[in-house]
Formats: sequence, structure tokens, C-alpha cells
Amino acid sequence: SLYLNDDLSALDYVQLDYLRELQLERLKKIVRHAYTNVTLFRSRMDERGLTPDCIRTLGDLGKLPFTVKADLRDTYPFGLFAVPMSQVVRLHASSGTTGKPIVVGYTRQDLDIWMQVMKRALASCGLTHEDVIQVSYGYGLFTGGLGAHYGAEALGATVVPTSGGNTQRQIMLMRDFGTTAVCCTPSYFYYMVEQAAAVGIDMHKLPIRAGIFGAEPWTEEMRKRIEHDAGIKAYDIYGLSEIIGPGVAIECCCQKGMHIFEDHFYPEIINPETGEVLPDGEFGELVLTTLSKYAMPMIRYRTRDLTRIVAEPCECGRTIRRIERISSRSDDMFIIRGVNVFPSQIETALLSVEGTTANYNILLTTEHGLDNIEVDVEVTEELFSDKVRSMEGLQQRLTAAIEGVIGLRVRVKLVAPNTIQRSEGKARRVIDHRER
Ligand code: ADP
Ligand code: K
Ligand code: ZN
Repeated sequence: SLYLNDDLSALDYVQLDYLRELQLERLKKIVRHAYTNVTLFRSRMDERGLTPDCIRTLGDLGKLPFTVKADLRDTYPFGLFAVPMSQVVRLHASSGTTGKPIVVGYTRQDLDIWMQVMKRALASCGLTHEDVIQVSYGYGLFTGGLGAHYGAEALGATVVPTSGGNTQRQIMLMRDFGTTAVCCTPSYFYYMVEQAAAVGIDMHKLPIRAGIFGAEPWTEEMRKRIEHDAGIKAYDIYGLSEIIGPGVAIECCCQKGMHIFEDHFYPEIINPETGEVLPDGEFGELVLTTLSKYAMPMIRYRTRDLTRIVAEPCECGRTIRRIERISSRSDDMFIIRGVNVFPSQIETALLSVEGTTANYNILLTTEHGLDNIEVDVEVTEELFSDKVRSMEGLQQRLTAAIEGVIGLRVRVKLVAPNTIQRSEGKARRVIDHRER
């Protein structure tokens, strides 16, 4: 059966010539599927005089046009779906810039593939059906919770679907159920460790031995700290809703880069300025093509995530290539507690409120191990010299406006006119003082 006794992980070790053949076969099929069923793909290929028959080698992929995040917004909600809604069995959504989220859909078979890659992902960091896996990613429209959940179940592990939040309860269940692995964002786990310590629980003394951490950028220093403070192995997992969700790539026990499940997600690295495809080993923007996802195929999707492909064989013996830890994104989006925030969202919100100027800074800090946003906003001269009460009213309106758009708690500080630094070129609105 798919669930327990098969060895899907064998695909991680396939002969490279077989893998390339499989990828090419799948690529041809998915390009034809996308061309036939998605107006955007067809019109862009037609414009360039391309047909699905132009794909004869894996290298021919480079001829195809890119897909970008704006394409998902512009076709909101279902414009990129390539099957009738009757075949779509699940929807997920992630945050977008204009209040409209990015929507993704899955067929039954797409969900099976997602489950398989998540199962392979968990197995690659040494988890088995003996493990008790606590899923503390949010369950819901966000892909993290359900993605990890089904993979862990397919592995045969005992799944504890706590979702995010209610940290003291998370810690109690972790102890009482004998949780051996946790899936969540690295920053949330860091907070859990702190909260555990605050109530006198030493994670070193609990059965927990692994963390599967992703959905936000984090550093090697953060890994070391988590591993030291909790006595676990902390593994980096990568994914994005547009491609499938978590389980696109993950570290093996060597913890030297993330193996990408390239039998399903074909990676390219491009120069983000020119779009030129770069050879393995060179640093640039990760571009992914889904080779086997049918509800919403993604052809050459520009992730805006910056990394490089590591083609050298890994000590673990897996033949599928690796990508390096995602060091940054190619645009100025920032992520707070696992939620994507764009400076433009904050600007739109604060400028919709009267009494402010367009001079503002977004200050990112760490307080008690959690990310915090402070928005410093200059107010007009008249208002600043006005009564305290109207200042308070303004601050509340601003806070509500910004929180309404980004869905996160924010501290708004009204500052005196002419105190925020002006820019002579590009404004640097985001000041990131977080401990990372
Ligand atoms: P949302 O857009 O709502 O945050 P996604 O899960 O689709 O939901 O976000 C995917 C993005 O999260 C990726 O494109 C990447 O920028 C970031 N991300 C996910 N995993 C990692 C990771 N392990 N390291 C760094 N960034 C990550
Ligand atoms: K079990
Ligand atoms: Zn490896």
C-alpha cells in the first residue's frame, strides 16, 4: 500500500539517467496539459511561437515564459486552474499584497503526491512510524498544517494535530504524549522552548528529538541555538503554496542543504535581473516547474527565493540535488510569525488615515523570542502640537488600520515631524533589528 510498507524514499536514490528521463517525460505531459487548459500559458507560448512539441529535452524548458506571483493575483481566484472544479478536491490560500490572497487548488492525485513528498521529507530526517509528531503549523488555508499532517500520517507516525498557538498547552501535550518531533516555524519553536523553561520544563529531558522547521527564513545561528537549548536536531524544510506547500525540499540527516524532490519539482536558478539560466552551483533566484501537479500546474514559477543548486553527491547517498538554505528573497517582503508582510500594505493602511505623513519606518525587533513590528509614523505639525487625546485617537486608528490589513499585532509610534530620515534615492523603510 501507499501508506506503510512501500519505500517511496527509493525515489531519492534513483539513477540519474533514469531520473532525467522521468523528468522529461513528465515535463512534456505537464506542458501540454497547461497549454491545453490554461489560457495564460497558451497565450504566452503562442506569442513566442511555442507549442508543447518544442519540448524535446530538459534544456528546452528554458524557452518557456516565466510565471510570477502577480499572475496568480491577476487570475484570482481560479484562473490558473487546469481541471474542472469538479476535480478540485482542496483549496489553500496564502497572503497577497492587495488583500486578495493567492489561491491554489489540488486534485485527489495532487494531494497524494503532496502526501508522498511530505512522507519522504519526514523520512529523510530519520522519522518513522515509531515517532509521535506534533504538528504546530497552522491548520487551515495555510498549507503548513495539513501538508505536514498528511505526510506524517502516511509515514505511520502518531500525529498530534495541535495547530499553532496556545503554547502552554502545546508544551503540556508534548510532555504527556511523549512527542518526539515537532513541525512548526523555527521562531515559534524557539518561543516554545522559552515558555517551557518558564514553567520549569527542560526539553532536554523530554522524548523530543527533532524539529522540522520552515515557512520562514532562519539562520544557522538560530539552528545552533535551538539545537542547544532543546537538545534536538533542527531540520530545514522548504516549500511554497504556489508549488504544492511544505515538502518541496528538506534536509537529510547530514544537514548540509535541502534535497529537492526534483522528480516532482524541477529546479532552475536564474539571474533575477536578466532571467538567464545559471549553471548548478551559482547563486540566484529559484525557479520551479511542477512536473506532476494537475489542478494548477506551475511552469517556470519565479519563487523570488535566493539560493543555489548543489549538484555534488551527498554523503547520505541521495541522488536528487540539493538547494542551499534560502538566505533571502529577491524583493522586500518580510515575514513576521510565519505571515508575509509587504511594506506597501502598511503604507496603504497608514495613508488611509488622516493626520499622518508619508514618512514612516517599519522597525522589526525580537521581544521574548518573538518577532515584533513597530511602525514609526510622522504626524503633521498641527496634530503633533494638539491635545494628547487626538494623538491617542490617531494612534488607535492607525493601529486598527494596519492590523486590519496585515492581520498581526503592531505597535504604532507617532513621532515628531522631521524625525524620520529622508532618502535621496530608494527609501529604506524596513529596519530589521531582529535577532537572527
Ligand atoms: P505564505 O505566502 O502565506 O507565507 P507560503 O508557505 O506559500 O505561505 O510561503 C512560502 C515562502 O516562505 C517561500 O517562498 C519562502 O520565501 C518562505 N519559506 C518557506 N520555507 C522556507 C525556509 N525553509 N527557509 C526560508 N524561507 C522559507
Ligand atoms: K504510530
Ligand atoms: Zn543528503
